[in-house]
Amino acid sequence: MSPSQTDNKATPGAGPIEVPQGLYRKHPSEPHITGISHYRSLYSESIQHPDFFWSRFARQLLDWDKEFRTARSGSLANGDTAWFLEGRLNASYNCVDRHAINTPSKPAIIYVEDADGQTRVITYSELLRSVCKLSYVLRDMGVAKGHTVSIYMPMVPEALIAMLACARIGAVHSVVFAGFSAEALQGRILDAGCKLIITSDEARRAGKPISMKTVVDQALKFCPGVTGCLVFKRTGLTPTSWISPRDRWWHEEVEKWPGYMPPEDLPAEHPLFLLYTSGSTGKPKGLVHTTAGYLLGAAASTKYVFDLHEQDVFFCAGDIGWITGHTYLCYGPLLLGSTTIVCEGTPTFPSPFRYWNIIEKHQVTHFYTAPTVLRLLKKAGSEPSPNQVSKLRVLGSIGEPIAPEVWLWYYESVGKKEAHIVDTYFQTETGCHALAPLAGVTSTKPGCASVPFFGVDPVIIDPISGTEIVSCNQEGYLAFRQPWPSMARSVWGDHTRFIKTYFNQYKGYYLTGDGAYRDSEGDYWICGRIDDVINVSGHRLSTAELEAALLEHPAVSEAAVVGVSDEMTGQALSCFVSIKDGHKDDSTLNKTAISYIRKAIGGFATPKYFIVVSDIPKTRSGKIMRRILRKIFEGEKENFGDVSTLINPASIQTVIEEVETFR
Ligand code: 6R9
Repeated sequence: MSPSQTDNKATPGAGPIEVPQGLYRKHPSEPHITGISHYRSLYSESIQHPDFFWSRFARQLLDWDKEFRTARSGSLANGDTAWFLEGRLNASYNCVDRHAINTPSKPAIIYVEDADGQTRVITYSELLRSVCKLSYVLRDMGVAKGHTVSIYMPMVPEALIAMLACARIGAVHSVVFAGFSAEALQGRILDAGCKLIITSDEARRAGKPISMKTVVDQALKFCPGVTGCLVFKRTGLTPTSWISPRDRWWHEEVEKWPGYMPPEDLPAEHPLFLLYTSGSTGKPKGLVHTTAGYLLGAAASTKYVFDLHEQDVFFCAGDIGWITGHTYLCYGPLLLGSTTIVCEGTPTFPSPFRYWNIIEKHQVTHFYTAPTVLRLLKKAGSEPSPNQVSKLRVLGSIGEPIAPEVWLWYYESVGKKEAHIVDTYFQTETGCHALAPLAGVTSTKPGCASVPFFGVDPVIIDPISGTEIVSCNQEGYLAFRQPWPSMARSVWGDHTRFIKTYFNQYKGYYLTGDGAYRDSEGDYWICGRIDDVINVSGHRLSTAELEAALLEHPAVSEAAVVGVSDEMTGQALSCFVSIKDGHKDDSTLNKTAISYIRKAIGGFATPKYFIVVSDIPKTRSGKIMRRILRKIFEGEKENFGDVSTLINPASIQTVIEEVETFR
């Protein structure tokens, strides 16, 4: 069953690295996919007979209240695909009840507190009880099927319980990353039309309490539609501001209700959640994911990409506020009835060995994190001992490109060449993995996203001609030419934007927004965004949103933000601003202008460089030439490509001089 043993000497560019033999030695049985030919036959079936393929998977992986008859309707060209019509099911039943019936005392969630305080284990039967009690509370607070609920929570099990309780009663959750500012939270609450918000008094991060409820209070000042605020007491350290009857304590409310509530049976296409993400225009978009298709993608990819088995312990270090946290911290592992770790706090407090200690203590088999975390730990010289990672079979990477030297460090120093590295590529929009190696099956190459997942039919589009590039090693735009069940169905409240953003540019394709190429062995390599999205430590940020925040500053007349490469964060934000006549570039401008970004988006979007320039290169139609600014920042002095459309060509020279003075 296992591929032949090879010398796992990993050298960049030395060709594929086979599945490490240690994975098979540690395996509880054998991988779900028994070899590359098994993958190939399943994959080709998923492309040639997608309806048949996904119907079979849907019956195997999900429990239905009512069978579906139609596998799929609609098309990519019209951006209106829907799956498993007529079918009815419930997400929380699939994640909780069916395991609470079969394995009630099995740990569903292991919670590791910030700074490695307490550990709390929640079994499947306890999870069911908590989800049901909270479902009653939500109903009691006026939430009904189809209502939207905002969840602004730290990394605590209650965040997952809140998501599952929404799903149980058919409410649509919209989790907002706890690092977002009050203004950003408010925008998302208003756009989603939320009725209720679930939050906590405070969060804990690196030993310090961080206020959450005060941020929510500020956000709710202009959200008249929100009639309830449920507050989980995380620390109880600081007196919490209270507005009655809007605010209620979680612990007081759940006390009032019984431990079981039957789940709502919901149509397959009922919206399960919204998740806001940045695109190339200013306003974040709430991608809509629906119940059956999303759950199927989550279950199938967790099972086959990670080769997750029921007795495995999955540690996804990503935040619940991102799609990675939704799919691979909450839904995927719970759908499969395994154990998921909820880890609060930071990777380096109380020590940079924290993650390895957690992996050892809880016998983690799968670890999933972003390259930015790996760079941090590598720099800190943090390596586990072989004993600590003796159960680890799979090491996942997500969110941004992983440099070969970081990949090799992950493989050799963390995995001890006994765990399979899976560099997974996906997006909020795809719901689950789109390109990825398969644990225990495919050979891997450092920095390569490998092969398409089931049902994903990738193409590389020539940006000029709009035709498919068939030759290898030629970069173009990554697109998919076939729908798959877990793809987002719409942008909340703006279906036209959904169609325009993803389906109109090249008819019949879903456009990812990333550049990529296919190598001579058919493996895919991601080259980075082709639009105005910047990826800082795995956070997707829109240049338009950042620039709009800077332009709010009374002294700023023009602003351009570009992503420049950075050793630690992958990309860093570099702001170029020109100032209005009558205003001065004094020593405070930098700080105050950046505070506008922190206020509009959040601290995680803080720029690294802030350069005042006299003029910003623009086209005649007023478009900022970010490409030129990026090149100047990288030290380029002459080769700027086509500059014929610039309205102010002399600005290039002045910016070069101003950047030199800045350095
Ligand atoms: C899951 C997630 C999506 C964007 C995506 C791409 C980048 C994600 C990657 C990767 C290179 C990988 N990205 N995985 N780039 N290699 N393995 O991050 O979702 O927040 O929507 O971001 O992240 O640019 O388009 P999301």
